[in-house]
Amino acid sequence: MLQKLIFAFIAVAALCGCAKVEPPKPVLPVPSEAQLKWNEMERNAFIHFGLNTFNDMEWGYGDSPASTFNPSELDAEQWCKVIKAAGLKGIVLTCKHHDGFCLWPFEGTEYSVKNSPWRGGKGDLVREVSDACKKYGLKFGVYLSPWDRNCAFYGTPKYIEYFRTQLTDLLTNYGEIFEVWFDGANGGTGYYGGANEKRSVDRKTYYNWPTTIELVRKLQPNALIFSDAGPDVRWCGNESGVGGKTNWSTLRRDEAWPGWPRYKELNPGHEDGNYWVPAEINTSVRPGWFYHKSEDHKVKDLPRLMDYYYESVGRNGTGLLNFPIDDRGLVHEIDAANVIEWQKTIEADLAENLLLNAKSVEASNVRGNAGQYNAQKTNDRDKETYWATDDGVNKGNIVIEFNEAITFNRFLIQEYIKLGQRVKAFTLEVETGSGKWSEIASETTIGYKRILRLPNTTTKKIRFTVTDAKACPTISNIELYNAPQLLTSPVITRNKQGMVSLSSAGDEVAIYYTLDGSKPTSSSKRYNGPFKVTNKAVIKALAFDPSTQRESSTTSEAMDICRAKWTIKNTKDKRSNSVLDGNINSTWIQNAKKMPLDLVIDLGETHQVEGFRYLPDQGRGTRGIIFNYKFYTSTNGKNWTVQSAGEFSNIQNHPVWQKKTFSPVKARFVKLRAMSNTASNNMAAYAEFDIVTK
Ligand code: FUL
Repeated sequence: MLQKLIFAFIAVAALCGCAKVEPPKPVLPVPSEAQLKWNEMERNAFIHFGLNTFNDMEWGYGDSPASTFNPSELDAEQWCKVIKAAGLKGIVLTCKHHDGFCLWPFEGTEYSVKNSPWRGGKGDLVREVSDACKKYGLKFGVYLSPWDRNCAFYGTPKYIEYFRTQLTDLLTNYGEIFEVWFDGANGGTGYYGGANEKRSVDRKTYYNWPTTIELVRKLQPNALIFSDAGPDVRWCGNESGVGGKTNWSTLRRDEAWPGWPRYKELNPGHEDGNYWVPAEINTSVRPGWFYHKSEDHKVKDLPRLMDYYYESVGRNGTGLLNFPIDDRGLVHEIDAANVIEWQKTIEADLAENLLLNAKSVEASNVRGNAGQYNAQKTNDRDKETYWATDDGVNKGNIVIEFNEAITFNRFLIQEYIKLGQRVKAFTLEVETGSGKWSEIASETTIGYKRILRLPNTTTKKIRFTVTDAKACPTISNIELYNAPQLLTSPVITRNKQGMVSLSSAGDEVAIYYTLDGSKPTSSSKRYNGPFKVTNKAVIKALAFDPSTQRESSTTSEAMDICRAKWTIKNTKDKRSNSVLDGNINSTWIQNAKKMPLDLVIDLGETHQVEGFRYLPDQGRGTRGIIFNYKFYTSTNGKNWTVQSAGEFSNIQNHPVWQKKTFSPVKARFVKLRAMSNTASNNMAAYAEFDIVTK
């Protein structure tokens, strides 16, 4: 009788869906509470600031005088205001970079802010930044370089004690620390207290990392430790801000250490990793980590920042975007404007979750047929609930149906990672006709969060399928968005043959242009691919989003005569084509025993020349930037007349197009003579060269 009753109870319970079905067993390893919180921060800020800022360096040798650290307007609250407005949640400050200079008055060295003129030698920047973070509700973290090119005893056991004393200072005097950052770059040449030598260390054993990690755990139990190999947070294997499309938060971390030569494995992580060590995706808002005036025009623009967002947060990573504080002690205006625009655009992209209006969200299999694991759990705004399948069912799908067709271009999905990262492969399909499906994405891992950028897709039904997983999938959240197209003003280029190309960031925008100087509109000529312009012309273009009728600002380029007939006379080096190819990112470099160095061009026919334009190398560093010049013209290539001579003032700090003009003169040949360069060596580099005709 009792048995019958129990059966009846189970049957009724199963029917009304109120039976307690056991949750899936975790797939190990799983994240700690602190790691989960860190994932949820999504984007943090890195700050590089120190002696390098005042000596135009990236890696100080350890001998720049402490007295050169002298910001005139330092304001850590300004940093926090910008960082907060950019949607970032925490700051990691380079308290000591490789040059050994301490931004706090560390007692163990004279090489610190205390011997600088800043705040009369009484300043403590770590204090100012950590206080500002508290005021603005940002978390605070510390970067302490293991390499120290100033310290006289770097390379000996005594240095390890020194390093740990610094760490103890930072972890005891400045409140709660959320992240401790150990750089993998270490060992090599340096000042080392005047020894000026190379000191190589065994990166794996020299630092005795386990003891240092214990120290951090003791002083700041909630802090996460970053290094190439964790233990808590790992590097993503590049500094360009690109997380792996396949990105496991798991790692066989015992195989790795800071400075690990197999660092490329850090990008995808290890599918069979036995520790939870999620990837941090770091990059700088400028080419350099430290501020250089010469990079003021190379700040990451909106399209690049959006790529960074989708390739970090959108790929199961936490972003760490670096701000090179400038020599005033401020986040530069351009950097601030760009990152605030970035935040606004992320908000606009993910403004309205279309899934909330779905008619139905149904799964192919629901764990124990229990309501608590059904597909609706991916759409209930509760991160603690999730869709799960039965044990042993490692595949499955969710079909989402709408009353009316929707248009979307973003697919956001999250695994319930408290039970481990499981999904190995998934697809996304849309229904194109009754019962007909078309695949629009086939990807691998998901993890904490995955966001796919897709072409605009219109449909009434969407099917998400887990095609392979380590165990039954647990999906906590799905969102769908229709992000506005990015509307950046078009870039206009013309190659040597006169072919003009127009490009803009949004995938589905239309570009319209004019050739007569008039303002383009959406009724002007539409760009369908490169076209030829052989004469002088003013090209104007704008990008237009047909679905919202929005348009970008207009770009205007005044093109001079076509360069098709030009030849560079003074070299046979094929790479010299870079000078005339219209691509500002390709450069030709000439090297000689001594200056001057000439660039001689036959224009192919005679023109009325009244000036020239020179664009120096746009890459990192300062290769062959011409400073003093002479410009000559000739009608026969033998007798030359100087038309202009002087310097390209401030070109080192501002390496943009340089234009010089003079009274018009007939010329078939032109010669740009580099008399000196900004580095005082015998190199001249040209990204582009052009003339100005009457
Ligand atoms: C690298 C360092 O060498 C760079 O200077 C910078 O600090 C970057 C974040 O890490 O390894």
